[in-house]
Amino acid sequence: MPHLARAQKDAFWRDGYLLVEDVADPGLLAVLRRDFSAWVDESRSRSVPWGETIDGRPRFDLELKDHGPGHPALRRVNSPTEVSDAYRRAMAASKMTGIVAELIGPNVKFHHSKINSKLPGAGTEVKWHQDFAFTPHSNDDIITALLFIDEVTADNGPLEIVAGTHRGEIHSLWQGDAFTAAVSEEVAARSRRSAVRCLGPAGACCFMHTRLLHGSAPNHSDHPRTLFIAVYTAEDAVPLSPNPVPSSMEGMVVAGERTGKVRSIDFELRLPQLPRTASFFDQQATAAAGAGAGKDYTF
Ligand SMILES: O=C(O)CCC(=O)C(=O)O
Repeated sequence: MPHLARAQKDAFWRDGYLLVEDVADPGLLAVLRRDFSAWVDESRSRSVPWGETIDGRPRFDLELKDHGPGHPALRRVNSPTEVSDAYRRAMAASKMTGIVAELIGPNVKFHHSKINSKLPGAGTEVKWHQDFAFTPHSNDDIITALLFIDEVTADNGPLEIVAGTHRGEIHSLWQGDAFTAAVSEEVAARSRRSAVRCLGPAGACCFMHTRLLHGSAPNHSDHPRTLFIAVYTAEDAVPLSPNPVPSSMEGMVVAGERTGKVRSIDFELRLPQLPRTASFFDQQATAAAGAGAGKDYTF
């Protein structure tokens, strides 16, 4: 039984995003929330990012300037699917997985996942960018699925997108010789003028094309904004740079089958730098302050 109507699929390819409600049912949402609250509680006793993912960088990242035991500012959990059955299930075997397969399937692979959190009082923001420039592949049948663990409102730092931009230019994340992990201020200003906010109840999910321009402002409310973000690719899309959020599950076929084929499209971009610290938030902040927070690599 398909989850999407023809009109919803057409809207996704026309606009570059699709918002669907009731993607996570109340039972799944409850366990996703339970695991996230436990990590927030643990963060109260931490003063620096902690834990370890498979490349040795921290799993749990803090917005240090706003963080303290009484006002936790946990802003990122890297690869939660490796440490939580609930997040693994949401990624690999849920309605979210099924919808992604209807959009870019039949054969779909997992690439990486994370939780982006904006707790009340934390100033975390996401500067404008397109995901494809961080995770280039041989083709762009790639979806970033952003599952709302909390209700997303106009005030708690919603995802903002510019509809249709997935069909346009790939904007550089380099400004001159600096990797800023964000598009130029000119493109960002233009994006802000035509942005649409993705709002909805807990359990909704925004399915976003990898080339769609997006960003998000800080949370100005008293309510948390927690997103579980899972990135999926067509099985014949082969990565052209290392995974910025490495996962032991990268490449897992979550729908259809493995064909071993490669499909390519024509495009050009400058390869990204990998973050040195727990997440790209430092790359965006440090670049704004005029220094580099990433590292070049060679295959
Ligand atoms: O957390 C957000 O608001 C934005 C997430 C994002 O930019 C991404 O997943 O690429």
